[in-house]
Amino acid sequence: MKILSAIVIGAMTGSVAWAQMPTFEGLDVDSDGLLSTLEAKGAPEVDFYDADANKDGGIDVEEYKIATTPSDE
Ligand SMILES: [Ca+2]
Ligand SMILES: [Ca+2]
Repeated sequence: MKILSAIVIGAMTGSVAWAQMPTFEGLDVDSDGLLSTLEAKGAPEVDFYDADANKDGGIDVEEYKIATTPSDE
């Protein structure tokens, strides 16, 4: 239980630093594993149509990861 509390406390204190980049889980309000256009509005930096690589109308966790990983170009 000690480890779990540490994770919870870490997540809570870390949420301030993460305020600019919400987690996928935090954005996926209905927990269906996809971000809808509405849910993706919670991450203004993410361009929905750009992030939805397979054009299925939702951003899955992999697509979100790619969209939120800065490219070194
Ligand atoms: Ca969703
Ligand atoms: Ca998709």
